[in-house]
Amino acid sequence: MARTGGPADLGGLRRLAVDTLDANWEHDHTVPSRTLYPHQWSWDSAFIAIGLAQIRPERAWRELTSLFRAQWADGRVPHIVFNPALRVGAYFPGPELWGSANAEGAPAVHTSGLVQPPVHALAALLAYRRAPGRAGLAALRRLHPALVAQQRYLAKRRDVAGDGLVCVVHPWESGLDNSPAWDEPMAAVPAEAAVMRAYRRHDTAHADAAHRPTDLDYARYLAIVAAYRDCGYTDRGLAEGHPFLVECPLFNAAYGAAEHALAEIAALIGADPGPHRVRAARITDALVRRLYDPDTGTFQPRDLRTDRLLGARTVLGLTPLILPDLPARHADALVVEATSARFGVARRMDRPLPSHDRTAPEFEPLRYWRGPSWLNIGWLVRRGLAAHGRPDLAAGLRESMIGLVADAGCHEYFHPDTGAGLGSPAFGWTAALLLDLLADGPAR
Ligand code: 9WN
Repeated sequence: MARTGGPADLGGLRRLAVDTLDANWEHDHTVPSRTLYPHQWSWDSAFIAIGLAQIRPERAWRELTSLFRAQWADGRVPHIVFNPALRVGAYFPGPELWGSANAEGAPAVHTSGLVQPPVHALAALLAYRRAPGRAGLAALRRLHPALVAQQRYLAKRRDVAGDGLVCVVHPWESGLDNSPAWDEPMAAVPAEAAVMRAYRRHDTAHADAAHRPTDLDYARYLAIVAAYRDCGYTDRGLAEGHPFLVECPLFNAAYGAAEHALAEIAALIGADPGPHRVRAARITDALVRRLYDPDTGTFQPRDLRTDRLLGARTVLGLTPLILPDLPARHADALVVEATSARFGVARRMDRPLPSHDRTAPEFEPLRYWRGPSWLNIGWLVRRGLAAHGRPDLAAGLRESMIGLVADAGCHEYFHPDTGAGLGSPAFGWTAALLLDLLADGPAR
């Protein structure tokens, strides 16, 4: 990869990350991007808090606190919290389409009704480790009940199959919106691209349309939102007719990792870690039982509408590595998958990790979650590789991620072959996770 136009030294890189986070700070939270995503996003805030803990710990706690202030009465943490100060149309779909004000148990502020991968307990724990002390401990004490309620919501309302895993009801909940993982279930959602003539997409005014989901994707996104919203976001009757219902490996790995993190948080604040440990073990067990595919040696999402594993081999399949209790046999299989021509190269993982199998016909190196490399996913996989005894691979992946930002800046995503920066050029979690990677030595 050619190193051109980027800040050459590590000090310069760190400054770039700090400047990006400062520029995206908005009174009590960080926007993922001033142009594309000007409100607060759920899992973005979690990743961002991890980076903020190093440079502005007080903001790290405010970031998480402001997000959880928008938690619904049922415990759901909404995937978008809308900033009321912004003009109508600053983001599509905006508050008027979500209609949270009419839903039971929604907070006073406008939010979406969906959730995102629950990486927040892990983020709170890691933020504390970067900035230990009394203020951090007090924040953990305040957050613990809210984090527990977030998990309870998922366990009570989203375990639709009753098997110990939780389902996502919209591709936006997976965080990997247009991943090829969802092509098959999305094809069954009735909608036509022409529907989008009635709306004005905001994203394509700020990013190349060829790097974003298509109009047909958006028409289906809106159809699924409408189905969920029109049932009052109650989660009742999901199994009977909701158009999108999938058990996602990343979402469930985050759900399990959250219980592991909560056990550690509980121990820090003098609460009982025992129940968290029991739940964590059950989730890992269910994940292996329900989503591991012995034929491919990776984890695949399960479509609850057909009760079948979905076939696309996306990067989602590697993310259960973040579970410290993933059995060695499964972790080893994921290392084989990660270092195969599909994701890695030559056993070092020092090439950008793509979001989809490089060898698949639907691999698109420029289009969003269909090929480009993203720092949050690489950061999770790197943690998993380190946790499962592969510091060599973790180091290669770390080097490649730092190289991407050194070459192109704090972009939202990157071309997995050329390293070209794509999407937003000043993206919050890229900056935050870069700081985290820089603070860890190559071996950690
Ligand atoms: C829809 C904010 C979010 C991320 C998601 C990413 C993208 C939104 C969009 O941006 O999704 O939620 O408008 O495309 O896919 O992971 O949280 O950065």
